[in-house]
Amino acid sequence: MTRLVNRNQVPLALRPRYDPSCHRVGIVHLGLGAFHKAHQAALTDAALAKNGGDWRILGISLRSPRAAEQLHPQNGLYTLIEKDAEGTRARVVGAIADAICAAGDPGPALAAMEARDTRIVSLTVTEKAYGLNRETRGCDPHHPAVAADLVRPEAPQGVLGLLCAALDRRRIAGRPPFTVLCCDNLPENGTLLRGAVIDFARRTNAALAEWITAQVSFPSTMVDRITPAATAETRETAARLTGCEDLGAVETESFFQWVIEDDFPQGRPDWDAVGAIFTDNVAPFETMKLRMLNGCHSMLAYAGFHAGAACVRDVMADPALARLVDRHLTAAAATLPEVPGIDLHAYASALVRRFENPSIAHETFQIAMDGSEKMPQRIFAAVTQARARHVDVRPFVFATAAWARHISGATHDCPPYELRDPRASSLRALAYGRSASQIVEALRHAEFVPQDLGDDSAFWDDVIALLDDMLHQPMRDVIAREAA
Ligand code: CS2
Repeated sequence: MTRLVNRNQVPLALRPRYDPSCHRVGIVHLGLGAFHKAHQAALTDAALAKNGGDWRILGISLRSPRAAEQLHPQNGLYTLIEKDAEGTRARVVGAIADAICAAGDPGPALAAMEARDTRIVSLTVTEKAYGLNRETRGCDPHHPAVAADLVRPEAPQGVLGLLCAALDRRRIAGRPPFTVLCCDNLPENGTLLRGAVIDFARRTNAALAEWITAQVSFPSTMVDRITPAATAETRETAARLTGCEDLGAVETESFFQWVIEDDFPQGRPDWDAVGAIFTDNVAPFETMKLRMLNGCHSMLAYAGFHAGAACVRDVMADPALARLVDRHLTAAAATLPEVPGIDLHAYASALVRRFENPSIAHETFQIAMDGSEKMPQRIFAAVTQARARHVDVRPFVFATAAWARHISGATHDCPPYELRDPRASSLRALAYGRSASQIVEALRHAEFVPQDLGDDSAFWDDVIALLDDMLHQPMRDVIAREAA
């Protein structure tokens, strides 16, 4: 089978409905993973087909060369497969012009960000890659990439270092800055990233910090599309539908949502013409999605993984776990302020249907990754609001205990597994082989737990009792009791 290199190789109905080569690159994207390909690149592709513009994307991966090895030989083309109960659809996306890897040599990435045509630098690098300090809302100088880049800002490897070095080149060249578009699951992601970038710049280059403060916009966004890691089956489906070998194929659900603050001084693609929602305040949408979709995801990933549910759809097929999902969604919704134009009951029902999607194999183990980076905005922030509104915090106690059980490494009822978290070694040290109360005493004062929650003894006492059960009894029994 021939490799996908040209859109004319695939059936007419699956080709991009525009000639990609007629559009120049206007966006540099950092973090070229499946989510970017299924979400921002797919919408940019649709916007190019509809209203054109010089908005193709240069994709940059920061660590692994794999994405570039997949897409560069294919001229950036890849198959986007959408799956839901109604069936499977595919199309070839032409929005990505090329893909490179910045690991080891930031030169090409910096040159691309400095280029006159580049007007947006977008990011999906995952929560842990930024090196943000959420307390100070600046950068975390102890984060490995930030620490290295502060010493050698001229040869950056991390996100903040790359953004600052590229912005400085533009400043010196007298070019307008690019807009920085954070598309990771963080609360007020644009504002948080802005604070971290300016703080990083202040530590290395005061003039740059001033210029960024005055000139660079960092719109916040809420991004949503459930996208499992691509597998051999994804590539087989792509081959069947396109007739080509495609190493960059991705699969996703048909649903997507993108809410964006409209603050793009250098322009942007016509994303609103293809379903993105522009607003001047993303925060309520973002909090809703983080607490309901992502918070519930984290809860069901820890509980489900240890109860033998490999995928989210398996969790939903288990009546006890499905009841805990409903309970979590109801409690999370009750912690939220009003979200303009959204009926939270309908949103929760739609989430349940999305989680049930029988054709998406979204692994609980994948979602369980990086808990120490995810729990604060997904679960811990909800507790503070729940207390203020007299909402029952039990669902959040349960989610926290299930996560603590995950970091404990207990295998009395499941095979050994790897703890994948940027803080894995310190989490293992505080939890491995310890009792429920020892684990909880160490956890509640960790730097990623907000102080008011750390001080909430009633919350942690309940976590201890539940965790003690989870460490000594089969997870399935604990879940059955909890859901009764
Ligand atoms: C998931 C998200 O892996 C995770 O932590 O909760 O990737 C989730 O699937 C997306 O945010 C959906 O938009």
